[in-house]
Amino acid sequence: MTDIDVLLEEHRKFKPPETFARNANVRSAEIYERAAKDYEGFWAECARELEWSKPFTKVLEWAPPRSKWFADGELNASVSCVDRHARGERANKAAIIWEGEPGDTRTLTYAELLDEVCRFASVLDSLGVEKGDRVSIYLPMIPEAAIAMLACARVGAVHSVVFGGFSAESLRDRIVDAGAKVLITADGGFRRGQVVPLKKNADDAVAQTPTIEHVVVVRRTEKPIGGTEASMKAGRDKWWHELMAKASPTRAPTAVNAEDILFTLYTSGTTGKPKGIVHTTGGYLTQCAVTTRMIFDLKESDVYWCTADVGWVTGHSYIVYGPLANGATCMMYEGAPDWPEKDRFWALCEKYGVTIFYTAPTAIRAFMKWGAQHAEKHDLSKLRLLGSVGEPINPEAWMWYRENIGGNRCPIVDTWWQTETGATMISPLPGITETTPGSATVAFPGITAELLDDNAKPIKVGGGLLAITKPWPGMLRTIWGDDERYVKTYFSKWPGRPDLYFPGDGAKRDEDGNFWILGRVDDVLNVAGHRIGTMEVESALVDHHAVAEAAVVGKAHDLKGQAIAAFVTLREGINATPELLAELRDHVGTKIGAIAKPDDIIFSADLPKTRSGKIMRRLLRDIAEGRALGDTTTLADPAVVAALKDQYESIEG
Ligand code: 7RM
Repeated sequence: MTDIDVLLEEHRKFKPPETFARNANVRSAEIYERAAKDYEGFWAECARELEWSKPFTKVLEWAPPRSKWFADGELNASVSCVDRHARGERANKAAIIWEGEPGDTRTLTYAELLDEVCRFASVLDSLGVEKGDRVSIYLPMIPEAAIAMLACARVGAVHSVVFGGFSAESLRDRIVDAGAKVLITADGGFRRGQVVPLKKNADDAVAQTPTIEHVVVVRRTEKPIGGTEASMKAGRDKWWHELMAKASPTRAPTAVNAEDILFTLYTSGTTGKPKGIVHTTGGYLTQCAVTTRMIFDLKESDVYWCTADVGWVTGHSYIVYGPLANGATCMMYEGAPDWPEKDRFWALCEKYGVTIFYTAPTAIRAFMKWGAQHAEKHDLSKLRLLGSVGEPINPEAWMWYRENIGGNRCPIVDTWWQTETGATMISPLPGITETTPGSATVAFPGITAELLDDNAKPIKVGGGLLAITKPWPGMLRTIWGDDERYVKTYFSKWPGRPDLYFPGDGAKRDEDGNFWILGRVDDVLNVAGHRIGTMEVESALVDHHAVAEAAVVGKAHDLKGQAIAAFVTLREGINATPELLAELRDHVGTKIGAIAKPDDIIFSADLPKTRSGKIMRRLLRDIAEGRALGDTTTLADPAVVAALKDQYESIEG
């Protein structure tokens, strides 16, 4: 049983608007053929858009599952992202426009960004950081996060950003695994009007990390919680502003090999120890830069805003490296979308004239739940392109986004990729691709995605396992300190085929060749022999006007193998009633068939999500099958799942 059944049908189609298509960075579908015909040539051409101190002569060395890209070239990522703009016509162009949650603002031009990056690179020198050393970064969403990352790149150090919402223990584990020498943090950060005690967490973490020699502290909140003067440990802790004031504003970039490590970033799989995903410099930056330019149709005058946190790969690739490599103006916002009111994002879009907006389905579904009135209060007419990333986007959420945020005029790019892939792999090109709600459409030029069955046989139309069949520049090179796990996790799905990368997602492909990501294969349901992706049942539920969000899991069933349990969040102002429950079951039956009707529907105010907003179905399975809850430490709010468990048990009696 290898195929995944295809149930949900979606036929709405949207062509690129004519003027958009006429002015787009990519106007001809010929690019796909060109890249397919000479894929190394295509990527080499993309790589030459970066600035190299020593040009590469080799493009790809592929000894599955090991790849090297541009391996005899030398460069420095900070030069392509900052120096080359600061020394030319973009010197006085805004690189980063930042707003803190309390409303304070700061703009950094490319010239100012270069000054800051050089100063902090000098600071790293003074702290004894050398090429190849690891530096952990645990900061709120403030410009210093980007400055610190770029300064690490400048001196050839490996940065390891840890999301500011993680606990002291998570930070400790990541610092220990990376063997970091220096930690960069802040006294705190603002989130929903509260202060996140970063320095306090950092102190707790560093008490148990043998390798940290120095902690650099940005003064952000000046609140007594955590980051007080008194908490500064003599010899170890230093204030960012004091070091920067004395630091040299010039610091030559250290040339690194294309295959030298730019960063490691920890991703917690659904189970087990977090994996330190290793990315190198030349290939990663190449793919970040070209995907940003083509997929977001980035132009000189754009104001680009990716709402991710730099603690996630999306923040690395599409707040820092991709946009800055293109000399873009990037928005950066510190806080929550509903602070002080639920219209904060739209207020920011209006205030700064945002033209390109990139966010996650979990956020879009929250906006839907809160209602369109928050967006209606603001002038969003400057927006010209919308993006989505992180999870499958349900067709109804896609339509809501298009109508209520994009004013029915902005193309939507649904971008599929992973921490491991470094940059986008499957996505529309907004000037040429006809989009359809819920589909990430086709592989980016130079990327080869296929659907395979368990025997690596290609599936042209239907459901199967997503595979990447050729190496790509931004691919992870290994897992930090655990190379065996790299081979096992990503290149061992099809025996005897170490050339096939398995991302762990199931997908379907329609007659037009478009991909529909159905979710993690671990989550696929098997109801009476039908393999059903969670995404399709969830989308049928979200299609109902009362539903804001849904998560579907399988629970053991004597006859069917698995029965379907659905956890449903309603839109604001809608009440959970037995009639609604029956209506929702019928709605799924009508949309996709009786086989997919949920046996249980549980109404819930919230769903358990990871800190980056992905629904944790594993925990919902534990609840539905009456097991003790597994590890909940990676949840954004562990209370949600505990409450659901109580609720479920009371329903089940
Ligand atoms: C960028 C990021 C990766 C996993 C991936 C998928 C899911 C991400 C989409 C998506 C459907 C999308 N990196 N995913 N983007 N599913 N459509 N456009 O999210 O490492 O944190 O997660 O996220 O399951 O494998 S990640």
